[in-house]
Amino acid sequence: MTGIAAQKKGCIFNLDGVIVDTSRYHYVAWKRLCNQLGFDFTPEQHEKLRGLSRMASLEQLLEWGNIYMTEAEKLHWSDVKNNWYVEMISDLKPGDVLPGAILFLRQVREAGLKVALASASRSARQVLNTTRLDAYFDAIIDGNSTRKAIPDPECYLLAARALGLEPFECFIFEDSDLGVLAGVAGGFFVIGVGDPDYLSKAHMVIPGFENLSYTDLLTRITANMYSHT
Ligand code: GL1
Repeated sequence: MTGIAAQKKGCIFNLDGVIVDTSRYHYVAWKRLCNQLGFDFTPEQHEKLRGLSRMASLEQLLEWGNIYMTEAEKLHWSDVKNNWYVEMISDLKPGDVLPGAILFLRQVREAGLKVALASASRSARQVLNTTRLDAYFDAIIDGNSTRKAIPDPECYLLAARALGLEPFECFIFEDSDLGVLAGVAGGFFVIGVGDPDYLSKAHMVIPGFENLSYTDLLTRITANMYSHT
């Protein structure tokens, strides 16, 4: 084993839109809230909310909608959105796991890497539970265990620490540009998952895990490194 394969001992995965197709439920719930408050919410705006905590998301939406709310009103409306979201994910199935994700999780574990989840969502454990993914994770850092939102790297640093690893020993898989920035700032090797146009600061970008083996990934990373020398 040489180079990057020998150095990396852990993988940290974001959840919504990376492992499970839950991002669309957040979108539907936020859109319903915006509409109820009298303004619209587009998929392009949702791209900018990816990875933000519930309260940070609401505050950004209120700014876009030009609406002032007291702290009590913000708590009320963020609860309303959350109730809609929780209702939608109550019957998630293993089939809601994104294509290739389970196989990839298995492969990194078989390769001897430790695996953590880092998500701003406070419902992350419920999602892992319902989709029966819990068993793949050695550590779970969710919105209940963090204080600082991305682009602060706190959630990833906590995840690496929970695995007993240093940032340079871990890959991060992340679908939001702020999450990518946070990972890079924390000293991790960050793999963007999704559209390269939104993830330009990642060390590399993959469209998803479908048809991607861990060995393929290492080969692509090595090829990428040499193409930049
Ligand atoms: C929060 C936000 C969501 C999303 C997730 C992170 O989830 O509300 O829109 O940004 O964080 O993926 P939750 O409300 O479940 O804590």
